[in-house]
Parts: sequence; C-alpha cells; structure tokens
Amino acid sequence: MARRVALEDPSRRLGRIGPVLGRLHLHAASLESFPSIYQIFRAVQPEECYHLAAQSFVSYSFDDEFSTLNTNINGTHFVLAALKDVVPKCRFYFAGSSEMFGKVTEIPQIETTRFHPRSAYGISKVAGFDLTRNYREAYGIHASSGILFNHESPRRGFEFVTRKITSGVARILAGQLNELRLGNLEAKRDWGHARDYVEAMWSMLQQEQPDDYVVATGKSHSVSDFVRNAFGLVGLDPKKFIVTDPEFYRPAEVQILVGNAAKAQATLGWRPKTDFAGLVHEMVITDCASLGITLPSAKSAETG
Ligand code: G4F
Repeated sequence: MARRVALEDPSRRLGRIGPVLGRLHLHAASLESFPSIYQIFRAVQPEECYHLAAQSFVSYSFDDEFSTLNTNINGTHFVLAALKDVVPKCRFYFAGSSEMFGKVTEIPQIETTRFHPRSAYGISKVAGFDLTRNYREAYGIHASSGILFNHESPRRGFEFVTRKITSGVARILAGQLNELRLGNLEAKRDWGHARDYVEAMWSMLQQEQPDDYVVATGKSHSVSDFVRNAFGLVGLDPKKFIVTDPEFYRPAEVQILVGNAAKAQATLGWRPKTDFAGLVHEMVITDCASLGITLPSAKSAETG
C-alpha cells in the first residue's frame, strides 16, 4: 500500500524499494483514510497483513506530536477495524517497538518488561500494541506484535543516526563534508540488521497461535561505538570530524535499549545472522560505493 503522492513520483518517494518495485503490486491508500484501507482489504482479500507504516522518526515526534499520534494510533485502529470486518481470517502483524520500553525498568528488556515510553512516537506504539492485543483477545484475530529493537540496513533513511554516520563517512571521504554534527553520543541501542528482522515478522504469522515477541540481538552499543567502527573502517579519526550539536538532543532520551529475544528463539527458531560489525561494514561499504569509493570487503574488527 502506498499513498497516491508516492505512486505519482515513484523515483523520489519509492527510491529505496526501487530494486523490488517490479515485483510488487502497489495499491493507492492512506493510513489516514479508513475507507481507502477498507477498499484494499475488499479488493485484495489478503491472507497476511504486515502493518509497518507509521511516522517512525522519534525525533520528529517531539516537533509534531499531533500528527504522530493521529497517524500512528488511528492508522493502526483503521487497519485492524477494516481487517476485522472484511477479512477476519487474515493474519495481522503489528510493528511494535523497543521505544515502548523507553525509560527502561529492567535490562535486558523482555516481552513482560513494563512500558515507559518517552516520546509521542513511543506512546503511539504502546497504543498500537494494546489495540493489537485487544483485537486478538476480543475478536479472535490472529494478531501478533513484534517488539523490534533498532533494525538498520543500507536502505535506512538518512535522518536516523546509523545512516547519518555511514553516509557522513562516505561524504567525508568524497570531500563533500568536513564535519558531522550529532546529538547524544552516549545513547545505547541494540542494533540489528533489518534483513534478519523481517524473517522474524514472517515467522510470527506462520505460528498456529498469535503472540508478542521481542526481536533483538542482545548486544548494546553506544552511538560513539558506531561512530568509532564506521570511521575506523576507512581509517579516519572521528575526533577530527564529529561535532556535538544540541539541536540533535531530545527533550526526553531513551538512554539504553537491549533486548532478550529468548522467546523468539525458542518459539520461532529465530536468531540474528548479522552482527554489529557486519552491519556497520555493509552500511559503510554501500554508502561509499554509491559515491564511487571502493573499500576492501573484509569485515571490520568490532571495537568498543
Ligand atoms: O537512529 P535514531 O533516530 O533511532 P531511534 O530513536 O532509536 O528509533 C529507531 O528505533 C526504534 C526502535 O527502538 C524504532 F521504533 C524507531 O522507529 C526508529 O527506527 O536514534 C538512535 C539514538 C538516539 O538515542 C538518538 O538520540 O541516536 C541518538 N542520536 C545521537 N545523535 C541521534 C543523533 N539520532 C539521530 N537521529 N540523529 C543524530 O544526529
């Protein structure tokens, strides 16, 4: 499903899924329009529905709480309500988030860890998670939530810190940038590869019973660690380029996230295949290649 504005300008708006566009049938609809979602369910009669759409940039949710809450909460409600009416047998996946844990009450976080979201985005994901559980319990929908920790890839948006760093490294090498401005370097995240995490999503919908699962690597690294690894790969000294800028600090920060995916491992047989060093390497190498810079393909030694 894609908004009409995106369908009309695919090279700009859908560029990141360019390589698979030919294998997809995109339907015009908007998360903000219940009728448009309803019509798609009626036309497609899907067996599985992966609801990943959202205003997903945490930082932006501080600038515009209203549209984040409206789109994310109503959008999830619209999808679930339409699914229940039109295709109640359709299996449903909701993209929950480790941001729901926010100011964490235990380390590592598991499915039963109490939620304490720290942003409108996190709050909207808790609401979506509760809606999903309630549709499962009240209406018998096969509805599951993945509580996914940060998952990255070379297709990550440039505003997220991982891609900001790896694209920054490439631009510094290419002589297009001489400093990289970042916010809180001490924040820690459990970063995995999106490629691995979509397998967990799919796997949840193949189970007989719907349920909720943490999907994480179990290892946490700071933003500084990510910087050191990415710059280290190309032999640059980050101290010469990184500038901390208050503009990129958040009014309420999630300091540390680290998940325990034991349940996903036991029930789904899921394990991440790409480690932190492999992820950083793949992102740096891809961003460098896009600017015509070739790096050796050997994996980095993980630091930090
Ligand atoms: O890359 P981020 O913007 O991702 P964040 O906020 O952790 O959210 C991502 O992961 C969630 C899962 O936990 C998803 F639900 C969500 O949709 C999204 O995909 O920021 C990561 C960390 C933060 O602590 C932030 O304060 O990096 C810190 N950071 C430091 N400097 C920065 C920057 N983040 C951004 N975006 N830009 C900076 O310059």
